Amino acid sequence: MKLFTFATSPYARKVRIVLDYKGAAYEPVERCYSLDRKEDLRDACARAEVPVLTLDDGRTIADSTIICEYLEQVIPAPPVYPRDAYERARVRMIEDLCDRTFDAVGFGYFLGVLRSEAPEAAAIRAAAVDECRALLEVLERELGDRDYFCGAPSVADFTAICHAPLARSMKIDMSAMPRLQAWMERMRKIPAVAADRERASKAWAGVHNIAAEFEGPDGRIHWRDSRLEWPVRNGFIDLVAREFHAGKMMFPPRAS
Ligand SMILES: N[C@@H](CCC(=O)N[C@@H](CS)C(=O)NCC(=O)O)C(=O)O
Repeated sequence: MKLFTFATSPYARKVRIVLDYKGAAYEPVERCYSLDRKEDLRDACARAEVPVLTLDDGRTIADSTIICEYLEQVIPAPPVYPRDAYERARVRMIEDLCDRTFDAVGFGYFLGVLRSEAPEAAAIRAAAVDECRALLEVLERELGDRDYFCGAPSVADFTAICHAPLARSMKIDMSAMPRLQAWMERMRKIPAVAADRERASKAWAGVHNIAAEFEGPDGRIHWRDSRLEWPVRNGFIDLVAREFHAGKMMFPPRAS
């Protein structure tokens, strides 16, 4: 198998953790279409987003959630979903919350860093910090007194661990969230998570200019669904409109 991946993408990281956790053999291929414009990724996935899994016979599967479900069926042990139907649904709900909202909050925050000259820059960063804190509180509650969100490590934990450390970049005080802090420490002891953390830290250490991580060769940033909803919902529609009119937005193609 081959995995189109990108070291700082939470979606690609989730899938790599699951592959490593299951001990699967695969070849990682680093890609980010908006930055490198390499056509092999677009050939494998119309949306040109990572992750994409290419099977040995050439068939492809896109979207981190869909890939994880596929992997669970073809490599059942160790499992990454609980057996209980409700707990399985909880995994999907926690995964969805992270993929949709946590991701959008992080995107909004880094937009505020990147567009630091914009009049809304400080306000968009503050809105992101505020919502990130609220999301961490939701995770603290979801965790309850369990070691992992649904008992044993699952896709819920592997997704959340790619987002929760955002709290540190935002300098959020987590002292009122002891369960989540202990969970983070516990997660980091899982070899597949430790390996991911090392790859992601190395990649972020190499980012000296946030624009280089966000903007493609023509200065455009990749936008989609919840990343667009979040700034509009928070009243930053003018900033979004300026990005649009300046031709700085890039979207997945139609019919994808
Ligand atoms: N729903 C997709 C989202 C994947 C996604 O948005 N990936 C981003 C990286 S975080 C991407 O490849 N963006 C295209 C680009 O930046 O060129 C999934 O769960 O895999």
